Amino acid sequence: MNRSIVSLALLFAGGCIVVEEKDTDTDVTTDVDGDADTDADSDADSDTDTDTDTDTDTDTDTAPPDPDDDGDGVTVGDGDCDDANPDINPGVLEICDAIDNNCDALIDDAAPVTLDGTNYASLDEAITAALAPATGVTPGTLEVCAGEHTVTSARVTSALSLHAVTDRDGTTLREAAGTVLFSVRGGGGSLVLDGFTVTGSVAEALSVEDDGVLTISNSRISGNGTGIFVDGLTAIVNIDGTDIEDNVNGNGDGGGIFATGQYELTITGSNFNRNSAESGGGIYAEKFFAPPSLITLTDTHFDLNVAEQGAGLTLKNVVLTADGVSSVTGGVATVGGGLAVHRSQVTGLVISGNDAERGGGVAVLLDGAFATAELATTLSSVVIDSNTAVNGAGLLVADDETVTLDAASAVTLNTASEHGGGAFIAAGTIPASFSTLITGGANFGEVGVNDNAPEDIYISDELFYTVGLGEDLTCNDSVGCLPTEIP
Ligand SMILES: [Ca+2]
Ligand SMILES: [Ca+2]
Ligand SMILES: [Ca+2]
Ligand SMILES: [Ca+2]
Repeated sequence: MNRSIVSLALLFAGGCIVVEEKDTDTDVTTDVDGDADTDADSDADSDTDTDTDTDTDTDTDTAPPDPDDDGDGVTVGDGDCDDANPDINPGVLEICDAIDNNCDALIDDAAPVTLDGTNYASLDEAITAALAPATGVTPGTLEVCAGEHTVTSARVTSALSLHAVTDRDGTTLREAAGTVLFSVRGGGGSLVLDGFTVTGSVAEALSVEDDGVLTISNSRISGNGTGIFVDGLTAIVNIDGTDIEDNVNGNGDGGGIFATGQYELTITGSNFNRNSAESGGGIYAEKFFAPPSLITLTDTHFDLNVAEQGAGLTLKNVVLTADGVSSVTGGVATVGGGLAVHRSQVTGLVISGNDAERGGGVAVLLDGAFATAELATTLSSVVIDSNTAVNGAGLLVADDETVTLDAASAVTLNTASEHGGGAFIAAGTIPASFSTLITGGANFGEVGVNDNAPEDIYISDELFYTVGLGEDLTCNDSVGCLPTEIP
């Protein structure tokens, strides 16, 4: 019964005023609180913990829920902004990691770089610490905060690893005087760069010498004289997910990369764009004497590079192996709009849409300094397509050189404004045998059809030919040249 009705009933029955009293007994039906227990307090205690307060935490206070789930000694109420991570609370050091460690709502504001849990006031100080660790200490990776960081040219003689905690768009490395940022030396020097923009060097931004090892990923090397300089004695350079672009090397060789000596360049998922140089706008790679040096390309693309010779790449005694997808496009050169190849082997590259005065796609040449190199120039599984030139739109063969184009290679849809849509053989005289110049049965399109304009192969105004897939061109002094079926 409603208590007011009870009171009214008592007032009516007794004929006098009766003061209502709250029911303070312990029965479940008439106590004053609204909970289901038998006590008289107002603690609903409907939770599952062992205490009697109303919240669901394990402490005994009656404040709102205030857990310390991560056990770092700081409750949410006391300011733990991440109660699932014991490394985050108001009592810890703010370090470079793109996280607010100390719960002050500011991220990475304490220092520009962190190494092994210690903050450093500058990247130079952290690099010095990493390159000269205490005895028995192996330094970890320098975690570099977002922002622009000035580096004073560093000689890397041991292992050094830098990681940008955000990404290359937010983290720039620049040398104080515009010289080389990192010079990786042999005898144990190795450098890892992950996630940076490296810019502003007058000459090379990075150099690798002797048996030094350079590993670059997720970065951009732009706006330098040369991106990477390699003077190797078994040097190793690994590049992944990196754009090497807008490096301008005036009258020098190698805009993106200059490489000499013995080295292996392994380049994956990367781009060389708009670099320029005298020779080798994207890459200039040479190796004196045997054995050749090595370049491996996977899903790597050269576009819009510029040079006098070899806008995309210039190769001298180098074996370049690509995946059939990697490409050289949009290059502009005087000779070799895509590639300038001197005694080198190229496999699995698409060379398309480049332009030059001579050799729009590929120029096969001989720099006399490499005449003793053991390699003969070979192009295998190479597509030379839709390039343009005044002479030799697809291919220029000069300097009395020879080239083997294998049957898996194709030379099609190239256009010369004067001669040699497919290939221009700058022999000057009737060759004793065409096979001394160009062999291997490459696909020049349909038999009997000029699949390049104005003709597939040009030697002189008296010697120009239509050839097709499965044909070679055989010449001798008595009968001249004839397309012949490859046996
Ligand atoms: Ca906590
Ligand atoms: Ca915490
Ligand atoms: Ca903070
Ligand atoms: Ca932080």
